[in-house]
Amino acid sequence: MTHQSASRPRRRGPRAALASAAVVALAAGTSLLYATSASAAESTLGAAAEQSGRYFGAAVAANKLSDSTYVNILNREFNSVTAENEMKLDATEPQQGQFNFSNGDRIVNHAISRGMAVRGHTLAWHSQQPGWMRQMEGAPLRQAMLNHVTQVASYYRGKIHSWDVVNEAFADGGSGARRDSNLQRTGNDWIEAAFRAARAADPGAKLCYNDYNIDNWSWAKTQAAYNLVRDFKQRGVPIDCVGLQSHFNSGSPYPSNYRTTLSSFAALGVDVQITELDIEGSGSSQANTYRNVVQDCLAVSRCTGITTWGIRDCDSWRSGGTPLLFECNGNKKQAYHSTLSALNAGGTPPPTTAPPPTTAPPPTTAPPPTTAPPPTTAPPPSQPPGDGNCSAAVISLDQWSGGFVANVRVTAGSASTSSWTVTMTLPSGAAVTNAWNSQASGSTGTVRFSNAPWNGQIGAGQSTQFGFQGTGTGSGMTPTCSAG
Ligand code: G2I
Repeated sequence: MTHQSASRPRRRGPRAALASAAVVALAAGTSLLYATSASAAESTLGAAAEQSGRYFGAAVAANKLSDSTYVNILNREFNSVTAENEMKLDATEPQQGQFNFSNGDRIVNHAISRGMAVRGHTLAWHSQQPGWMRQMEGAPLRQAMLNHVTQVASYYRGKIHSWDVVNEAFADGGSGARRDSNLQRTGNDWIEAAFRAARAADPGAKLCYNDYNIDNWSWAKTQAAYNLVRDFKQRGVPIDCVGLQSHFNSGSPYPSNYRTTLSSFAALGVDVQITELDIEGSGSSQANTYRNVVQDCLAVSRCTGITTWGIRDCDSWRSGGTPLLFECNGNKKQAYHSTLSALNAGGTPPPTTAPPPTTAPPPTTAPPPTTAPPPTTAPPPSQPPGDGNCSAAVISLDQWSGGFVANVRVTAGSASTSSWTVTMTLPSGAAVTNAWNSQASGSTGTVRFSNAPWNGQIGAGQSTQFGFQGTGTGSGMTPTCSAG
């Protein structure tokens, strides 16, 4: 595996110029209202999403990493990947107790070496179980499932941005009931048991519940998933995010209340991720629906990223429905252009949909353990360890009445970093409400932002970025950086 590139942010001229203008305007005492749109014009999906601290990802199949058209698009456009099948139970534990991570590793290594985030998919699911597990029931199955969660999450510890810990646990239709499965029959608490095992195995990964047909706020299945998350948050079961798969077609169309669904989940105190987006159709109709989905996500501050389920139409599990953003020959579709322009226009979440906490919400990721077990797959270091030298600067500050979003660039000195911490003193009355690409400790006064699990390593002279949202006024913050 090669070293982790710091190229993921891919910030370029126009946006940087806008950011400078924003800082100058603020320094001059001008009130810069929420407006990040007009001159932002990133040319790739990932860079456009990054402007508002979000990722734009794709599901990737390991056997397509030798297809140059496919890989060129992946590397150019996306800054997050999900393994389409390679981390599922049948792939990673084909015989009980014998784990195979070779195809998962191909995808993870491809992503990490290019600075992309990785979504892990999936640790516990009724489908795609290996033959040995399909035969099991009861306590032995519960034990085998928990062992699987522990082994797989431990193996990938430190490399995964978010895990789909449990996938598709609710039944379709109007019952709102759990889906019957051998896992469900081990007891209703199997989901929380899986989440607790995942948290113990990889405390730095966000832990998601992922499902389809939970997009329409009025559907019973959506309400069932909502009630699960609410219950987990109330009882302290570790959960950080909800994945809305969002496979849209005529039978399961994009709902007009989608934004309500996203914001309602987010209001429970979890991130929302659109995890498997595909929209069957073509032309302007398809392009409009993609635009709507992106706009809905950008309007919800805790909708942190979008993943399409494949890259080109011919890569899709529903290829006949041409549901993706690229043609098989690699050409961009109309839906690509509407998606890109919606990402470029979005910028910061408007204050009306941002949560208005006066005290910071509980952290969505647990702090790293004090005694970390050695990673089972540590790559050989390809760069010298950090020299304790880095710098940080606020490169954009978008202020509105009552709140702001700041983006901070962290630059390594004459040697690479393996970790970093940026310390900033917030103006009186300001408070951090959420952060991305870093972990914040504290919310008022002097706040420390530590690297996320995937961006601690910065090459010599290279940089990465993180951002945060706050209430109050964010002008005049001077970050300092220390590296390990
Ligand atoms: O069904 C669409 C997605 C729904 N949400 C969960 C996702 O994990 C799921 O992904 C699909 C993959 O896109 C397919 O590629 O999951 C399917 C299995 O449930 C995947 O299909 C499988 C085929 O069933 C296998 O026969 C095949 O060997 O793909 C395998 C690898 O190509």
